[in-house]
Amino acid sequence: MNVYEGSLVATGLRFAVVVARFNSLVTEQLLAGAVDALRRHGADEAAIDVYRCPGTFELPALLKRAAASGRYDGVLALGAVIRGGTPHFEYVAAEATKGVGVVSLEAGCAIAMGILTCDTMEQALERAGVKAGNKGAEAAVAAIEQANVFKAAAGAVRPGKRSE
Ligand code: INI
Repeated sequence: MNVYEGSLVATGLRFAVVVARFNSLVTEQLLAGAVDALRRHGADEAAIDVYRCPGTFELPALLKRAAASGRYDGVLALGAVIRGGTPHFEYVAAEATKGVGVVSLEAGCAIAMGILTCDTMEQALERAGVKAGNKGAEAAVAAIEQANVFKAAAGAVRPGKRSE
């Protein structure tokens, strides 16, 4: 049996973190959590690039460009969509999650989604490092694992082609 899986070691890997400015009280905490996790898992500070876009709606388009640059092993999308009194929340959240999914399938590198969709600012802050973890950090760890399993899968030996 051959099992291919990714380690959580980020040493030698390059990352882009794409972060929305909208609800920056929350998204800056997601960014801090993501960068902290990447560094604690071994990524070099110089190997982390940060890109900012206006809102979560704009995340997928910038994510796509960062991924297509070929410079990164993993690219993270960080945003916070918080329900207001209008249906705008639904449209932004739906387009962003769909867009990140499309980019993920087309990209040649690992894509991780750290987009909060919450009813209240309080819920969002809780998920940005206050008392329910930090979804930016979780996205970073997912990106590391996925980038490493991509490498493992790329190096997989075809059946019948074993060298020993
Ligand atoms: N952008 C967010 O990142 N979060 C939100 O909660 C949000 N809401 O609810 O309006 C939001 N809107 C802005 C949107 O992402 C675009 O930047 C804007 O529509 C311009 O294209």
